[in-house]
Amino acid sequence: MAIKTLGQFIIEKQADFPYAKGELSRLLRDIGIAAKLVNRVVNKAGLADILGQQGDINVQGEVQQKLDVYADTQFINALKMGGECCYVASEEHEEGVDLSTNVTSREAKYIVCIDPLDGSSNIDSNVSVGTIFSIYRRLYADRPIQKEEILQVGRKQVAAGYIIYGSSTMLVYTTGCGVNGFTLDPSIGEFCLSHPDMKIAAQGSIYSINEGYYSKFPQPVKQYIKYCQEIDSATNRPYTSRYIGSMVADIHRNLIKGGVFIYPQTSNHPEGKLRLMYECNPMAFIVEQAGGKATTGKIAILDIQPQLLHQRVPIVIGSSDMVEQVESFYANH
Ligand code: P6P
Repeated sequence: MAIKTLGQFIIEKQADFPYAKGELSRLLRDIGIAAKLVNRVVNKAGLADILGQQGDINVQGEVQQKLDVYADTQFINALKMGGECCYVASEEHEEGVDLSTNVTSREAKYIVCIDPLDGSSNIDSNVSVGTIFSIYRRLYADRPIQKEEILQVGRKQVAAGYIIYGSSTMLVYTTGCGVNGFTLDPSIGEFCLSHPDMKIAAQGSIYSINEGYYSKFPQPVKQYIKYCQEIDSATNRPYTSRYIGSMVADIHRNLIKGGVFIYPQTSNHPEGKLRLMYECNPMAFIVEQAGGKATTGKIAILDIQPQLLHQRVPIVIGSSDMVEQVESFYANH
C-alpha cells in the first residue's frame, strides 16, 4: 500500500466538508506537529533528566511530572503558532488559555480541550501514555470567548483524537466520518495511515477495570465483574481482565481487540475519576464513530451538558454489546 501521510489524508478528507476552507485541516496539522515533539521527548524520558516530579501541583491536585508540563507547553505553543485555535482548555490549567488576543488567532474558529499527557504517573515505569484532544467550533465571532462556547455538549465536537506513545506512536482521530489511525515513521518523521476506517467489534472478551477498588464500586459494576468471571456453560463466556492504568492505552487496545473499559463512580470518586471535556468526550466520540458505545451506565457520555471545565464523570466505553450488558445491570438495579 502506498504511504499516505497524515497531512495528505487530511487534505484528501477535507473534501468531505464542502465549506471547509482548510482551518480544521491546519488545526489537525498543528496537533500532529506537537505530537512529534512530545513523542521525541517521551521516547527518551529515561535518558533526559526530564523524569521525576517537578513538584508543581496541577488543578487536579496531582504532582506534575515534568513531561506533563513539557507536553502542555508544546501543544499550546503549536496551537498558538498555527492561528486556527482561539482557546485551549487543558488539564494542566485551572482556567483555559485564551489565545484570541494573539494577532494570529483573532479570527480563529476552533476551541481545543486537551489532556496533554494522560497517564503520566506511568512514565517512570515505561508504560504507554497518551494525549487526548477534543475540538469544537466557536458559536460566536463578534465577542470574546463565552463560557457556553467552552462547555459545549460532546455531540457538538467537530473532531477528536488521541496520540498513544507506546511501542509505536500512533495518532487516531475522527472528524465524524469514521476513525483512522496513523503510525509515526521516525525515519521520515511522518504519521502514516496504518489503520484506515477503524471499527470496534460489537462483542469482545476483555474487560478493563481497576478491581483493586471492588469494594468501592456501585452494585451494578460489582455484578458485571462477577458476570465476567463466571463461566457460563451456554456461552462458555471467556473473559479476560486487562488493565494498564493508562486510559489511552486501555481504550486503544479495546478499540483494536474489542472490549469494555469501566471507570465508575467509587466512594472516593463519587463523580468518577476521568474528566468529561478532555478525556471522556473525545474518547466517546472516537469509539461511537468506530461503532462502539460510551455511557455513564445510564446516559450517553456525549449527551451530558457540561457544567465545569474539569468535571469528572463515570464511564463505561467500548464494544457496544458489552456496554449494553453493563447498562442492563444498572437498569435492573
Ligand atoms: P486508577 C491515569 O492517571 C488516569 O488518569 C487514566 O489514564 C487512567 O485510566 C486512570 O487514571 C487510572 O486510575 O485509579 O486506576 O489508577
